[in-house]
Amino acid sequence: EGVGPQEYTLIKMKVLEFPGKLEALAPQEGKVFMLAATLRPETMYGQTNAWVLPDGDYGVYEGLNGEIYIISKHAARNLSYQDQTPEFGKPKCVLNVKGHDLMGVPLKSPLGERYDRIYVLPLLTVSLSKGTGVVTSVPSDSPDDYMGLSDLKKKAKLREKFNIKDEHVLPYEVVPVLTIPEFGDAAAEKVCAMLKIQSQNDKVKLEEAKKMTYLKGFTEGVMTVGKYAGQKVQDAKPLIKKELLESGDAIVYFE
Ligand code: A2H
Repeated sequence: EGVGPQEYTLIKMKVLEFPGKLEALAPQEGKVFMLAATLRPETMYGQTNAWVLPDGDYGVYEGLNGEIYIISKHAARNLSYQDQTPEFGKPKCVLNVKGHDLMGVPLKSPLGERYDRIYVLPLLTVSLSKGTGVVTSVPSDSPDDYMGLSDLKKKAKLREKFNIKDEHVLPYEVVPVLTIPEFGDAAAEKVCAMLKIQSQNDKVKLEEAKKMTYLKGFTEGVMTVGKYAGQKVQDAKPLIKKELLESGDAIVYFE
């Protein structure tokens, strides 16, 4: 943890259907979003799913302009102090949900060109005290995301345990978004293979994989998709972030 506040970009992922406990929200279709906290908004082109913690406590909150946000309680409190709720300092929770209630919910994310519809899936290493407790999954560039997705693809039992249908997982493939001189496209996939990482629980090796890829992706990466293809990640990131904020597809968030 550094000193001073961390700035995240919250990506607004639109909820497309309202199964189970979310049924009460169906009349607000189009205004209901899950908010994912990311430091790398320029990787959104490669999103294949979103992660939540199955046993985590989440809430459905009133946002601005009649919008509804599904986030952790901790994030709701912080957002209410950052002028992102109708009443300052008073987040209004309209429904309590567990991560389990969100499994398999279909979403539409900004910038996702390859997949029009992605799903909420379980990741056991999601922290409820960081960001929104909702994470965008980009298996090309995040070793955690790559192992989380490949665990679900490999293990039918794991999908069954969390009520995840095959079609929520099996059709989704790594989508390269940037290239790094040392690793080429899809650095996370490559490094997970090089280090022979077995699962999302392989904490020590995953730390190593993250050290190998994150900084290089940002400092040496070149975008290969989207409007800024051919430009350095460092240059494209602030431009893509600005566009997402201006189009209303993202929110700045500090903690
Ligand atoms: B990043 P920091 Cl492609 N629990 O987004 C676990 N991980 C979380 C989280 C939570 N509650 N909230 C956010 N994160 C992840 C993309 C990405 C990210 C890529 C490459 C690197 C990267 C796709 N996932 O982060 O501990 C999110 O993953 C590099 C650190 O606050 C978020 O950005 O520094 C990052 O961790 C924030 O981590």
